[in-house]
Amino acid sequence: MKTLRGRFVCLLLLVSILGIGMSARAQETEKKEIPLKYGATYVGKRQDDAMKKFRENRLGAFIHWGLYAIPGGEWNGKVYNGAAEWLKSWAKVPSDEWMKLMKEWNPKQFDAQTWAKMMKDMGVKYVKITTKHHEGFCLWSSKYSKYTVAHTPYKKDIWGELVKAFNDEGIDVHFYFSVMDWSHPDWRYDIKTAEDSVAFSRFLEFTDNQLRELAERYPTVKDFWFDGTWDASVKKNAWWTAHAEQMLKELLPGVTVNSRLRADDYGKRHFDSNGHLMGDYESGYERRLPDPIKDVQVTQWDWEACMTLPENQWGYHKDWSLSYVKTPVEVLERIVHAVSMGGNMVVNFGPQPDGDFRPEEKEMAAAIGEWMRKYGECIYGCDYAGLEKQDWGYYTRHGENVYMVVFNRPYSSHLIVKSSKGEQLVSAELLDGTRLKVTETARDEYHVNMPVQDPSEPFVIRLHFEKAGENGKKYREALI
Ligand code: FHN
Repeated sequence: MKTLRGRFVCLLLLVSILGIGMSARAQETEKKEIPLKYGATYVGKRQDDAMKKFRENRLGAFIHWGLYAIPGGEWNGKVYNGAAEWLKSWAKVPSDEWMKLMKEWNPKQFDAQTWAKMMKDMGVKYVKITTKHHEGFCLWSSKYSKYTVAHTPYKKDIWGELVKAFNDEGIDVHFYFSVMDWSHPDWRYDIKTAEDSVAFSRFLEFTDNQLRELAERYPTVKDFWFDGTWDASVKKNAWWTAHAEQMLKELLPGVTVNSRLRADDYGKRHFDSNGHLMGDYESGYERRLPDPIKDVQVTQWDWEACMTLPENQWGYHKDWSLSYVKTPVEVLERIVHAVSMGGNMVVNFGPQPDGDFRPEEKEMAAAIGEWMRKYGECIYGCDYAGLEKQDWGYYTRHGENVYMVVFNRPYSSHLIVKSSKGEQLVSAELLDGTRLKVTETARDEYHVNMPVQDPSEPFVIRLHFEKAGENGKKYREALI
């Protein structure tokens, strides 16, 4: 039998062994942070007003418009089912031939106010528009390129008109910018020779000039969304991605930049080699969303997803019958899904070459808008609610208010809610204040009754929770 003293010595030994082990582990963790020159510039969510606004907006629209709208997926009589904005690549059209489309760029139906009104009615708080897509055609009259709207029969500065019209409606404008530029002789997919290196340096200087030009000419822009940055040439020039972000932030204090721009010293994209997000928000969720149960880690950073209405058409394609096209309810579900996990959702539109939107897109915008006018309370400014996902739909939260966005109706007419530990559900009501019956059915578990009159569309229930008290917790008491 050990003496008391012996036991004390053993305990001391154990504590010091554990202590040494823990501090070794702490050092190991510290060691794991690789020093990076071009990694994340800060860690954690940005909390300034501009970023808060970005986050609170939650719903945006994407607009892909360029020369590719003219052929609309068809070249020399052949219809290509791939993304219409990639037609130049599918049909292997040389740049000088492709740029002849500029002669046909005369969107007579284009009216910036009509676009802004349509987006306002849809309920979007921001619009991301392609300043320049991979083809290289610029929707603004860039002095650094001959491929711009200024050299088309239309001539006018589409960009200036759009920025003004959207801003007049209180809609933030975000600039989509493709770094990859198929029209530029100095663009390289990779840097393999000294000549590539020199050419690509010229290309980066040209890109800097264009970015500076956009920032200075349209200073109300709130965000730069980079694309076409996945190639080895950009990854081998990580310094430039960090520089471009910094340059824009110096030119436009408060501007936000997506993660897609960035690469670190080792060519890692979006998240640096230490696992920290680069740029202000993650932008890898394209036409897909994080799993609501397995991927809750996304709630730790800001992120934005984007989606097409057909399976994969961003620019105008004349034949939508070639792929599945989402219904308004499917689009709404994706919007809510994103917000329920602390993200933004951007819904894409591909205007016709005449400057009008196709009827299906107008109908979609109107349907989303109608829903947002009734239920937008569960979207704008909302975030992850921290509750266990249930099969009827998604939760969102705005401060004390928790919202259930119901997409699926159970035959039982009972919607299950599982509260967080230490919280009890005290009431459930529709947004017009109609109370719904709440029954406590097990520990931290409730049934909320479906409304007597089913709204026959995805609808919203507002929940109020309180700290669990002594009274009325029969299951809690019974089960403890
Ligand atoms: O290649 C582009 C595509 O055309 C479209 O612009 C999307 C939008 O997120 N981005 C690229 C593919 O990731």
